[in-house]
Amino acid sequence: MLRFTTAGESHGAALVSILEGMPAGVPLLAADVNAQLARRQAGYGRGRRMQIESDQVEFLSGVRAGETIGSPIAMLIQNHDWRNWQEIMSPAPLDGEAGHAGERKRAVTRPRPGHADLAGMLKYDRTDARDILERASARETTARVAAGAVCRVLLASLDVSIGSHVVALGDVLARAPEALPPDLNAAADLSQLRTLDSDAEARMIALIDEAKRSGDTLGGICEVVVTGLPVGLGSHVAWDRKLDGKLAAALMSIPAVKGVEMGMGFQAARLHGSEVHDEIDPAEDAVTRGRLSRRTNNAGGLEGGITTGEPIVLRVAMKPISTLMRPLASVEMTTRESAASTVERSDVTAVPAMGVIAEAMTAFVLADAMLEKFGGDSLGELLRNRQGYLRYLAERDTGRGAG
Ligand code: EPS
Repeated sequence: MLRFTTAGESHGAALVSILEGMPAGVPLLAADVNAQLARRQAGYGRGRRMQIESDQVEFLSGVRAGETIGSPIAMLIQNHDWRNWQEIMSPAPLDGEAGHAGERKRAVTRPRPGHADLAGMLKYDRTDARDILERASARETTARVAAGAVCRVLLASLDVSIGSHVVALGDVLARAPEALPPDLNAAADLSQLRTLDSDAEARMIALIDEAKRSGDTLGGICEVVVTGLPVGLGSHVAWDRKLDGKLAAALMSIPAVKGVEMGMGFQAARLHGSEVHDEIDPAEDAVTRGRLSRRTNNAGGLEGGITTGEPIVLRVAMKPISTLMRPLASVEMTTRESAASTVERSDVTAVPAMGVIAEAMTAFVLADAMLEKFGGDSLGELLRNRQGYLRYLAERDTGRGAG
């Protein structure tokens, strides 16, 4: 139903995001996208690049007079750093004597363990890992957040909201409150580390400062929570229609993400069924859940690849950033001699930003699932179709046993 693709290198002229399949009539402003881009740029532990950029979107197509028109939405985000990299990143052939290409500036020939550098050089037959790292850079996620921001606007008109918070940074665990705040992002965005535990935040900051001093990096875990979804998105009937599988694939595609959990996740494997499964009660007022409720939500809002109507709860684990200021052992590829890996400007950690990116990827998958279930070429049609389904949920099984 919905597709998006991105283009752009970290130090190229710009990033591009094309989202296709949005219905017409969705109110959309550049400010909706810019607000999400700004959230992605924040977070304690980022490097100097984020001071250079102030990401702003320009709609090239698909939006007119503040509304989507159903055509592909092309979005452009300029790289301010481009002015410092124009020569290095220029698409023009290198000057040099006939038959001899000139020397490349800022070539990367000592691949960083953990980055795409080495596997990419070998796979794409490149002598300069810059041809790989420019695209493998997490700068690309700017374009994902832009596409996700549009999806969020659609979801908001369907009463769905998506938030996230950081639950671990390195070995510092945040204690989540009993009940999450109703506006999760409003609360999490107040914290430099997007965490709801201010004691843990102070320890996280100290850990990041220490890692920075020693030239090291850190990873962590974010939790994404989605509320307002009706029961019945996704399907059990085929492996590639299961919504949990689609969400996991989308989240695993985020740079440096190494694990995804849903609901109780890996912990469920160590417990008994009686401790894991969410018992069912009647609940007349819970229409979007089929007038039923669950005593717990260990499933994280998904059973059989279908939404249950409970909040979706996902946890996403990010490894430490692979560019270390105290470089790890590598090989100089031109001579095959051992050498310290290349040092490029980077972040000590980007876990708070990863949460924002995870929200964007989740928004895309869920907007697609909504369009699959309810269809519609305009927002009005989509809302009418959804209304019909909600009416069915409200009315089904009523009057049973009365006659
Ligand atoms: C990033 C931009 C990059 C890095 C970081 C994320 O900018 P630069 O390479 O100019 O410093 O700060 O990228 C990486 C961590 C990486 O491994 O490439 C961004 O916009 O998020």
